Amino acid sequence: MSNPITLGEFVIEKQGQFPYATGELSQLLSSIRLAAKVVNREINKAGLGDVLGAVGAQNVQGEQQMKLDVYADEMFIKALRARGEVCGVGSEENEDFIVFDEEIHSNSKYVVLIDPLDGSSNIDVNVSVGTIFSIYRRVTPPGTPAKLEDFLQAGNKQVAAGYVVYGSSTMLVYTTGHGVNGFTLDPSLGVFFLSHPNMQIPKTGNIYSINEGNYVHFPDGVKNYIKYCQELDVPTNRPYTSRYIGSLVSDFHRNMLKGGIYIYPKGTKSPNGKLRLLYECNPLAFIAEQAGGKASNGFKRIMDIQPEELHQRVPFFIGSVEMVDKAEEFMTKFS
Ligand code: AMP
Ligand code: P6P
Repeated sequence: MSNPITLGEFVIEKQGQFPYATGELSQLLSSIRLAAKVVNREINKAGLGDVLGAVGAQNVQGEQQMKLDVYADEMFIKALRARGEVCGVGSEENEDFIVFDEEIHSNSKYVVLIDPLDGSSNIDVNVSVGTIFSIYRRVTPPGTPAKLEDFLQAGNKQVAAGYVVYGSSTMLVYTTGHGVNGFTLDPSLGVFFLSHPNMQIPKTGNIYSINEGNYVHFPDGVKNYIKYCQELDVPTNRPYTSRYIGSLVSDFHRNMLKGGIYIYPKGTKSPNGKLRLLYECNPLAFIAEQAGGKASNGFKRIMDIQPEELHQRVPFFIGSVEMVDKAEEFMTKFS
């Protein structure tokens, strides 16, 4: 790309398409951009100093909190609190949502849901991790403290959503409902440049991503879909391959680029699946749909599910539309 524009320039350019925009959403996206750079810097030197290793605490999920989990959570919340666009944040790392009630938040109209550092189990072994975020307009009156109902909105109400993948390169990918665009960080400049304009997920693919270690706990529909993927379909000679990084953002990002399906179904160990609706499934579902893909719980569109609690888990099928359709066929047939 001869003259790539920066993420900041891109956001301002898009704001220009909304003549009545006050610039609040642009500022909010700028806060996320800044926090992503700060977190990226720490992740890239995680092997040094005393950043590695568990902090000894556990998060609301009962999972061992890694120091970088806590650090990322603090950085994103600090960046979002520092300006006046957001009145509250719901985060994987905090049991209750956090209310921003300083004077500068008295007219804030957005709330943010975030998984500050997804894939934490990979942190100490130098495997890619990610941040996932989701932005809504508040539904309670401005000037009052944010309430749970501001966060328990269906995914189809999202204003924007995105993820950061801290991988061999660091990318920020987001949508505001008008397509999906990806930006790659140039670490020597500390600037995100547009590298993947108008991302489209291939309609089909031959990659399936699922933790087959849980096979015995899977619903029959999932077991039969895996069998379908594994049986070489001679007429089309379409061998599937299994790719599972164990880091949702990385598995999803690869499937976005190459085509594929990621599945985290329910099982006896996880009766509703493992992934959280509000800050993992809904934002990635928004991105997938905006890129021509699909996301469901095996039967119903993820973004039409009415949330009932902040850390609600749902079964998750996301990726190329024809692959999700086929998986849903098996779920219905064997349900
Ligand atoms: P604002 O007044 O800045 O909060 O913007 C009002 C609405 O305009 C937002 O909720 C978006 O729907 C749209 N909008 C404003 N700025 C942008 C932007 N930078 N990119 C995409 N949509 C935007
Ligand atoms: P399992 C990481 O903890 C995560 O939330 C996702 O990033 C990842 O896809 C999944 O859980 C891995 O879970 O049970 O396969 O180890």
